[in-house]
Amino acid sequence: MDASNESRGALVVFEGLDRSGKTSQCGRLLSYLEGLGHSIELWRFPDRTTSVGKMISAYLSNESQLDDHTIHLLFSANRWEKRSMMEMKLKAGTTLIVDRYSYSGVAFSSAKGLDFEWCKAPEIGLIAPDLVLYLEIPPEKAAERGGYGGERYEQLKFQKKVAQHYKLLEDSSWKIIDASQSMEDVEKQVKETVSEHVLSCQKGKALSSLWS
Ligand code: NYM
Repeated sequence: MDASNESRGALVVFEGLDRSGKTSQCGRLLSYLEGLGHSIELWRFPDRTTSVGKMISAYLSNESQLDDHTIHLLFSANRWEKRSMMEMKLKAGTTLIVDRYSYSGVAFSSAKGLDFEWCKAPEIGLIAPDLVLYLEIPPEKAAERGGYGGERYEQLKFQKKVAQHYKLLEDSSWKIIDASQSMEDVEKQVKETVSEHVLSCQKGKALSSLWS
């Protein structure tokens, strides 16, 4: 997608089941990288602030009903509407920490029974992360963590299926972190892994696209 050797920000994605600790770890990583003087932003998907995001939010809170294919495409559209901004920020040298991305899209929708390849198709051409930190936790343990909220998908049986589907998406950009460790131990591993990747992007690693 981009053969330039210019320094850029890194695209770091957190993935994992609901209650795996992603949001806390994103916050900790943000403070750490800011402290080192990096230009850095924290993003999340779904981005519920856009009009597409509001439709997604209403669906997740059971205020609206949508066909499974339709909601899948809305989640994807929500990433596409941010794609050019994402590219601009990365090229301008800002590292983006992103709480959920295309892997959530495919894992959750295919766990409902939608065709796996069909689920991947609308994600093709989005920016490929430099690093995916997958916070791995047994679904039973995640369910014990303060219980689930009232949103759609927050049920143990379904989360077990999602975990299986995530596994099918693992590639060389993934680092699997045992999220049943203490927050501090997870944080330490996250920091070590991310520092290496930020450096390789500063050295001019080219941007690439999903899923090619
Ligand atoms: N989710 C999230 C999807 O089903 N598809 C997607 O593409 C994304 C980004 O939305 N249970 C699901 C996973 C979560 C829910 O996410 C909301 P969060 O991180 O709780 O706001």
